[in-house]
Amino acid sequence: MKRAPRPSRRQLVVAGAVGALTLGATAILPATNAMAATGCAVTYTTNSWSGGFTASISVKNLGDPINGWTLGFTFPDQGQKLTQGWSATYQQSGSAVTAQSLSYNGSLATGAATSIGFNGTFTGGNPTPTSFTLNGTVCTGGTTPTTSTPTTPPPTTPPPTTPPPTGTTPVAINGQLRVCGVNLCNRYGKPIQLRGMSTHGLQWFAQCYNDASLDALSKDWLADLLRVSMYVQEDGYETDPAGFTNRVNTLVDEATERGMYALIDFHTLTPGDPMFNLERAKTFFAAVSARHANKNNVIYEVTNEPNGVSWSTIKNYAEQVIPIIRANDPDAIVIVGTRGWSSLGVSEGGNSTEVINNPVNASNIMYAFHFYAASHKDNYRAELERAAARIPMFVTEFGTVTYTGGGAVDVASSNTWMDLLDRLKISYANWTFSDADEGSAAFRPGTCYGGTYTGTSVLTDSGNYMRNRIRTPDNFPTS
Ligand code: IDC
Repeated sequence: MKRAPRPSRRQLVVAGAVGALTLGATAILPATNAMAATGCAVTYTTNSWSGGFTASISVKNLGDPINGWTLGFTFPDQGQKLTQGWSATYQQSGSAVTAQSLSYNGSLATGAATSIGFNGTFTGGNPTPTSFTLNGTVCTGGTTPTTSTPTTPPPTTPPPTTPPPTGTTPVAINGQLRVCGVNLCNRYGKPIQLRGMSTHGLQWFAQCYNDASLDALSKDWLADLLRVSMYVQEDGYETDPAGFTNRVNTLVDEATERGMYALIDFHTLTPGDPMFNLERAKTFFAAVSARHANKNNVIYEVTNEPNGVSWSTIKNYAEQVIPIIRANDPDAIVIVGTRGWSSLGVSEGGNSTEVINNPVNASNIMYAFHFYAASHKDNYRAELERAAARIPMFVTEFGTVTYTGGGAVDVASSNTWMDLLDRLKISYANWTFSDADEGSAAFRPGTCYGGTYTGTSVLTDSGNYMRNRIRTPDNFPTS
């Protein structure tokens, strides 16, 4: 059997010394405007495979404390294209790249370092740049400036640290999430997995989403995530845009009050071409992203299950909707559905290569994968695992039953799926937190007309299975 080529590793440490402050320079400057000492060291490590690479960059400030920075470098060959970055805002023009700090990592004390990175494609050659600048200073630094005798003691400000959590809910612990590499990372920069439930269509099951049911989801199920599934067709959003926008907003607020993440699902399904709903999507996402811009727990899913449509069309759609969200809520994660009902193309005879080779041109995004355990088995699992090594994946919807939403729980396949998602730290939302009369629903029919949602007596087999999986401790890393 032919083995996959091993990724090659390169590491480059730019070291040396720079002194940007001379005594002569201070002599001609007004005393109130002392020139700052500058200096920096950069470590740039790549991990590459045929056609693609991941760059991990450590930026160390060797000068005076800085508040906001821009790292600049130039790719040595022309073929490199930065496709998805994290922990900074990237711009590429020709072979020149800049990475600008974000609010959380802009302050660097003397000696402090921060890590950023990106995925890129290249056509061959060496993807590694050899020279870097930080706020315009060439990073030749391995030592602090030596040319001046400081009249004040060196700064004692400790490197910026992320404060400890002030609560125990998933949002209190993890804060604003961001994509790092192929992972979903918390405010400590550590990969985490969110586990939660999806609503059913809000047009049909509004009665299932109330204080008691959402308390059960957060305190009895110990869920991290509520996916708010807003159908666009089938008596959904298109029939009452303002009304459905309000319902979504209310549910996002309810999730927020309980310290859960909220995933806003623009539930396109039929027709499968997201472009059919492009104008509606723009209107909807402009409204919800403005409303929730100041929250740190909202994730946007711009299209549920594209089908019968090419990846390039989905990508084109996403690249028109994402800027509308970013204009209001620049740091929120956006999730993009994939071809073949978010199967990475598998259900339409394709695979994830089309996405890996032609990713959405935006940072801080993830891709959706959906499965129904009784219908989708080893070949779907293999494709998800293959893709998840290259691009950030999020299972925004799955069922323990067949793809119809009905039938019995396939325990063996569900176990294999859940173990895979846990091992890869892939976040998930299960279809559905509702009492629909179908196997995928967590509650027995009629539950939502009673007042009780806790415990197991109200649950279906699927509900019982999912509650057991979701209730186990998260053990989110906090350092
Ligand atoms: C199903 C619901 C069912 C509803 C049907 C049509 O469970 O009650 O009548 O939609 O709207 C998906 C879709 C999701 C489907 C689900 C199960 O995202 O909307 O829900 N499914 O068929 N993709 C694969 C399966």
